[in-house]
Amino acid sequence: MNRIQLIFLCLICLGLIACGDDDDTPETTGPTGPSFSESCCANPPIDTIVNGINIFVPNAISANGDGINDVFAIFATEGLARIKKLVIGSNIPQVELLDVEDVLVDEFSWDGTDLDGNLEAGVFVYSIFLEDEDGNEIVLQDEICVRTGGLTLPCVDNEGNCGYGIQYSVTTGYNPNLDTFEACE
Ligand SMILES: [Ca+2]
Repeated sequence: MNRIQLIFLCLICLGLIACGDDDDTPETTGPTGPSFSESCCANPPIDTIVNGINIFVPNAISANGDGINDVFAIFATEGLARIKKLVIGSNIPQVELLDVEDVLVDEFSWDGTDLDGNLEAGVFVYSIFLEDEDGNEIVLQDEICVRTGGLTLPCVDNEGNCGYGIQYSVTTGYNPNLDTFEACE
């Protein structure tokens, strides 16, 4: 190898090293969406009046087995006939957790488990197709945060925005100032 060939080889080596530097961007692992803490209770609960019916759908449950806010349910004043269809799942990854049809509102509840009975903290999307007593369809779509843990839950960013079933009563409706009976740290 003569001197010119050596210089040429060095230039190629330098070029390769320089090219290698272009790959110094941080490696990403998995989907880059908002974290659980950021997305839990980011949307307020549904508190609406449709066709004269006050409907409240919590945006969080605490599935820790203490009997308080353990299940997802729909709360409403008189006038709803039934749930025509209700689907809960996640978009990324695309997972279906629940798909029920033709259930009375008072008889519906979901404990946060998937189709195999497993429970994991997560923020899930739901679509609810209700029918009122006059046969009108009411569609509600939003997110539900399933929180797990012991009696004290891991705190989330939007802690004050979490609305639970225990804060609703048929006579006064949803009152965010009522005690949630939840503690976090
Ligand atoms: Ca609970």
